[in-house]
Amino acid sequence: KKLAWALAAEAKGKTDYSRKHEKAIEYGTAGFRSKAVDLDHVLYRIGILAALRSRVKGATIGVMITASHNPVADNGVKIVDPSGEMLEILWETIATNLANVKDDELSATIIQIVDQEKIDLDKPASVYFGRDTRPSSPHLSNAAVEGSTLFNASVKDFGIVTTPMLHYFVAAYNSNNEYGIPTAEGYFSKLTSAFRAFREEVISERGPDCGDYTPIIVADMANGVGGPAMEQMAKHLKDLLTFEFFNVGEGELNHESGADYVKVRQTLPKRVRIKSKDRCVSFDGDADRIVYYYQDQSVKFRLLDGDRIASLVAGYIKNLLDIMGMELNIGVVQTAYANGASTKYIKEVLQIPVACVHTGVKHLHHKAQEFDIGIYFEANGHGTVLFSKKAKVLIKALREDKSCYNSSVYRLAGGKRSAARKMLTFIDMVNETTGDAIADLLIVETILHARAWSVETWENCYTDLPNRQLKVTVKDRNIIKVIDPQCHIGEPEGLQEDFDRLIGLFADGRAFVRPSGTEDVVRVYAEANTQANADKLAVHIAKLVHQKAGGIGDPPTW
Ligand code: G16
Repeated sequence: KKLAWALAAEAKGKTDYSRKHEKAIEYGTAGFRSKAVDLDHVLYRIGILAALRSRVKGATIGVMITASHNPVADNGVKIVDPSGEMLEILWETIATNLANVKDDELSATIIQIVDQEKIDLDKPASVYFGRDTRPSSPHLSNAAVEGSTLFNASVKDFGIVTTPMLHYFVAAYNSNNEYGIPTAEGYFSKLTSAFRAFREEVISERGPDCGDYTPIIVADMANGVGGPAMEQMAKHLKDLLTFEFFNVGEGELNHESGADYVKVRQTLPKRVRIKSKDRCVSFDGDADRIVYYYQDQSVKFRLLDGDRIASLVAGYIKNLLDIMGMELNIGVVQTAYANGASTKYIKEVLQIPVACVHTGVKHLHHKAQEFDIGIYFEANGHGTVLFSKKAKVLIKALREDKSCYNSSVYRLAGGKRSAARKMLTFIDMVNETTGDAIADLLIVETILHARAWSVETWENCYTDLPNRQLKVTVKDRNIIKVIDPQCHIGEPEGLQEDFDRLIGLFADGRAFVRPSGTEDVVRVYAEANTQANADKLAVHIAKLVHQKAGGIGDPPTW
């Protein structure tokens, strides 16, 4: 069977999905990503890999065809492991190797994987597929489906869905529906029922007055999968939330819109009409990131990014834990992109420990699992909250604790149980498998409503250090090697020292660069005491990268 399938895969690969270029492609920050025209053979092979991985894990594996925030001409694929998390890092190497071998090495490579991983091809295999709205996605999805089918996997294609929905479907199915029902309706109903229950709990305690909170949200969907998904979600909550949607498919994906555009440029998306103080959100192309923003009275753009969401969520959860009198190990995970002011606020004001890891949700997710309650958000708006089994068991026990019904501390105990009920409802609202723009929106709205806060009150928690992000195009971005999560440079030699000298010239200066794992660029981040200084520092750092790492075209300016 092994030889027959491998040879059939190679033959089909040569005729229908041949490798048409010599460019190496790597499983990067979030899967494979490249120009869509270069990906036929990669998707076909990943379909095969998913069928193999499914047998190794004895569970359903997910394959999401998307290039998320990238321009519409790009595409890519993210592989989802059984509990809905990103593909195990060891298998990234296997995937990279399989994606890059020559056409006539395909059968030998497949046989090698089967032998090395001791895969029993007689076992059943099952793969779930989803795709984003790119024109290239149906074709690439078919290629992957063909690969899986050739390896005798049962295949379920969910069509156009958000990336986090596919993660949820995989986790739900593999949990025998304990995590949820693995359908779109199951997903919307789980999240929105929790949202409704939480709100009812708050209203029953406090009454309907919600202070400065207003239920109106202006939503930019980046012309991606978020549009149709949010329209469905909004129907479930039309009595509680009012949405005004923009960029829901009438324009080009991610073009001058979406979470990445808004965060990096620190500006409003195009084609969105807002009034001063409207609470606005932008999703990215596959709806796994969200950022909030508004325009203040002087028409100044104000951003509330992933760092703000992390601090809002961490503060609220800590507050509930305090009410419950429960000592759980809670932590926040960030990356080097986190604004220094957010880290300081979380550590010093909220008194919650903060860990810093390499960019990429997979790194944050793993670190967050070390806490009883791990809150992770990248500054770009990608994140979620993880609750350990221990935390869930303890909170459930408190909710069901009847021992205090007759006690004199009934009121206090009632408060504790209500906080426990809220926490459990909150857990149902979170997509614990990965960052999820829809779930994160519901969480933020829940907390703002519970706190009776406007977006300005939320923003007033701390003041961001001015910052700037730039991109430098170089011949080979991998010339830049970072050696730690803070992105100190190991290579090219001497570059870090040059950076340090420059950074030292700016008050509150901090800056770093790293090769992107999703775009063919080196990313530059700079922070300083004023916006003008942050811009200047970023431009200087970008110039140095351009000089020392083989820049193409002109260095970026701001
Ligand atoms: C992906 C990852 C994120 C990462 C982002 C940018 O997001 O899931 O963790 O922050 O890429 O990565 P890089 O700086 O390496 O290009 P998405 O939304 O594009 O899938």
